Amino acid sequence: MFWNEKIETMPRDELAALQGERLRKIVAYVYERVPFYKEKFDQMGLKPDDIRGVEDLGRLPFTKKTDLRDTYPFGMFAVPREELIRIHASSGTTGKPTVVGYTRDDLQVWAEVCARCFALSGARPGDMFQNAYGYGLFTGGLGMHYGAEYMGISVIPVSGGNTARQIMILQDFQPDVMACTPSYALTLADRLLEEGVNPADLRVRVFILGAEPWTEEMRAELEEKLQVDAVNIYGLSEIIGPGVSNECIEAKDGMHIMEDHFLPEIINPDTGEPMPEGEVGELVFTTLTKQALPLIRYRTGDLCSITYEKCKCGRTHARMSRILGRADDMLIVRGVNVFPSQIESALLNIEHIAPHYCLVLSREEHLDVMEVQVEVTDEFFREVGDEVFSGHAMEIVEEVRELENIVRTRLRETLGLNARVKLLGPGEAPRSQGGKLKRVIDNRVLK
Ligand code: DLL
Repeated sequence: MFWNEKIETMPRDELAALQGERLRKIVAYVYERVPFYKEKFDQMGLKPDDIRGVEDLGRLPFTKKTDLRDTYPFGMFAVPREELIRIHASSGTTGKPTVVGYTRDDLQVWAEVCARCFALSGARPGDMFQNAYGYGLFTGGLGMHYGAEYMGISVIPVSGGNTARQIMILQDFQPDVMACTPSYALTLADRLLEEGVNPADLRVRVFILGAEPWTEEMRAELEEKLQVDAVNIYGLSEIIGPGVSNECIEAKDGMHIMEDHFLPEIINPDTGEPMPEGEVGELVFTTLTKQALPLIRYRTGDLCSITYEKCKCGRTHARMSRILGRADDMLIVRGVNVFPSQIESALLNIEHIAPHYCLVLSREEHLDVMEVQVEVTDEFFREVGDEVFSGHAMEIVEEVRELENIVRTRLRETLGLNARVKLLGPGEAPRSQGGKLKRVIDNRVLK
């Protein structure tokens, strides 16, 4: 089923014309309203009129996540705050989040693209939807919520976590569609089977999974265990949230990009030059219709490839491959974006903590576990002595526990995630041997 057949099956030359027209408008719009872009264009000697269509896209400057950080919180917004009706946020590269805003029209576009995702996933008006993406600053919960309502699907806004309750709702309400992160879907599948629930007794027929990387093997496992279709959905807060692209259930072969709203490019992350069709590079988007936070050539940091071949589902919109990695050092832990630099800034200025740390990631029962190992200062170590670190003197151990708690709380406040904390003695965290320092040990294996 299509949601917006005319747009979704539009011949590519017509689509390019529409994109060109929208691109010209958005370029003039940002030049007039966003000082960041006016300055950039002026520095480059670029006039909005120089951009005549999509063929001129390469002349425009890139936008990076750090540009949003440098103008935190609202400096890149193109409308006065009175015109905003929603704010969301995701992790920034340091302690402060990346803030995004929406006008009423932006929320309408978001509902439209998310409704298309439901149609792509094989959902239909009249279905019931268990939404297990987090509600809150994260875009997953509310983004999918409004898309479903717009299509005429009844939403159960259960939000993330609480597996016992998710299972109760799956059994008692019998929803047709569910959405969550792929790692959580695996946890849920195992719990259902452990509890002896027969998937055939559940009505749910499709899981819409995204917000973190996953694999074909995970799809096969989930589809078998749950006897459902599992489809991939992609998005990022800066561009809109979920709804940037979604696989069609017919082919499950790449995620159709909502190209009438988000103009994609694949570039070489080192040179910024465009990559030939089908080759892997960094995904870049220009928003064509966003009002509150229009972004020109936004570098997502996500590595993938794009194909423009027509799909067997009949849609003409380009398809992007699974996300194969990151061009930067961003990690996704339990669906939350984490930059090592955030951890660094969280650890800064904690008394008795030295600026040497290491991050160890692993998986326990399909869920990510993050351990932050950080050195104490020489002084602290001298005071409490190495005895403590071998776990003797009880009174002193108390001081170590306290310090661990402080670190844990600070990490939770900065990242929105619970981390395990392990204190190390001076010199125990890895040091650079001259080359790049590897602070992250990622033992999670995506099967
Ligand atoms: O994760 C939006 C979203 C919510 C997408 C629900 C899908 C479902 P952010 O928190 O800003 O937004 O994180 C965006 O997550 O740049 C990717 O690195 C990663 N990501 C999102 N979807 C996928 C996916 C939401 N299907 C960042 N596969 C992006 C791999 C994904 N990575």
